[in-house]
Amino acid sequence: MESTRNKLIELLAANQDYYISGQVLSEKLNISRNAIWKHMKELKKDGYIVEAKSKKGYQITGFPDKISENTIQWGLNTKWAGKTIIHKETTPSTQIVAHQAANEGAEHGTIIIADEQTKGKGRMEREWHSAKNKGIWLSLILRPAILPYLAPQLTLLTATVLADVIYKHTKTAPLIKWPNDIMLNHKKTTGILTEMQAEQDQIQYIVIGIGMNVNQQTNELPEDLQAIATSLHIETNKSWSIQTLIQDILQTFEDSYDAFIETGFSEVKRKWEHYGFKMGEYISIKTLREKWGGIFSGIAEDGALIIKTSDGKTKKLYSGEIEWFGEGENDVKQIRSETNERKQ
Ligand code: BT5
Repeated sequence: MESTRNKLIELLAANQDYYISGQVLSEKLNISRNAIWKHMKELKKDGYIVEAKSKKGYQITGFPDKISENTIQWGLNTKWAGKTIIHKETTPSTQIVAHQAANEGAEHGTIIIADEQTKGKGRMEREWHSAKNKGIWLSLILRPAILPYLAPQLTLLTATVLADVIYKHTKTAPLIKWPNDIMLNHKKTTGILTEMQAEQDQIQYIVIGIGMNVNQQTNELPEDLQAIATSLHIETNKSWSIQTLIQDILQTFEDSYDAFIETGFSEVKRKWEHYGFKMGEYISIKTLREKWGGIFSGIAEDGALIIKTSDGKTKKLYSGEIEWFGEGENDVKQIRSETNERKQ
């Protein structure tokens, strides 16, 4: 159910350049003029500048430079993504809030956003540094009707969405490092953490956590991350509107997700492979038992990485340490020439 506040914001955003009368708002929203006045007071608290003129009505002339439920909703045209927003100024982790909300029945598309996380989570209990007002710290609740083993596809989909949005706004060249890092100039700007609550053959919900470094300068990143992490600001020398980026992520995510549910994984796969870091190149892999390598030639339906080895076999990789920056040119030549021979 869309809230009255959302509808009011939609109306105000659609009529931004005009005064809109209390009468019209009250009729469209089916609430009293007094109730409208109370909503306006809430918007003012958020930092909106509300002009109110007798006979003319209301107009918003100034917009806050901070994120809140209202500012994210302002001008957002999605059908389901971000229709419910939980905003926290500070929280240990938006993932934790999301799990609670999902367990209490939060609807598909609900997002949790924070200005700051004090215990941001990476995968396998690693930490995610989430400085106040410097990035996007967001969790998205999904309730997809797909089989649990296909859930990794949603991580891959999310990565393509984030790469698309970064490229669209900054015109930098993002690459996706399997499975979940978005890189700019070989440094991580964005990470994704997918967590799932499921039974054997049914997903109850998925929480997709997105952490994107946006406006940090290098010295605002922890020292141990400065060599491996970057932000949109560091790469472009410009500040970016976190509100606009979140809105675009929600819109792009919704379009991509709906298309994925309708038509399947192939478009996600195509896009992912377009952005894939080291696609077509040699990578070496260390697992507990062995060390091996081959040409990274794509991603599979189940999210695995597909590798062609020098003995002509195709192998799938689900986990394991990849030496992304290792050597291996000789093997590449050997595999390429063998592949060509087989084609002829
Ligand atoms: C990830 O883990 O990349 C997933 C990050 C997900 C963060 C979001 S923010 C919203 C939501 N709420 C949460 O609590 N989490 C999600 P992983 O691949 O395990 O990478 C973690 C590693 O990245 C760390 O061990 C550091 O080396 C590095 N790292 C930590 N903070 C970083 C940052 N801000 N930017 C770049 N790298 C970082």
